[in-house]
Amino acid sequence: MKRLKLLLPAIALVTVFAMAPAANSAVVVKGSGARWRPKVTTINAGVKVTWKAVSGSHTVTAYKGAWSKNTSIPQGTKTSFTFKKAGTYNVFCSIHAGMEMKLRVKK
Ligand SMILES: [Cu+2]
Repeated sequence: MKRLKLLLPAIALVTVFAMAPAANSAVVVKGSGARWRPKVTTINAGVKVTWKAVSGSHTVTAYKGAWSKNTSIPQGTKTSFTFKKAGTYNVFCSIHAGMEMKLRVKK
């Protein structure tokens, strides 16, 4: 019974995240240190995403062929892209190894 009491809130939490609606309005991804926040975000097609270099300088780089973007953003600057097609888009920073994030774009 104790195990069930622990399990039920966990299932409820997973369900809430799975059903979280995709963002309908502009999203900001913050680059700080060697991390993007949020690391994964879901948006609807047509939503503008802005990457902002909060601390440190970064690049917003697309994996080859996945989509087209490679922009340097010195500290304090930003760049944007509007995703019009559904799909999963991975982004990395060419300066900081492992600094990656993912956008899920829904129709
Ligand atoms: Cu970086």
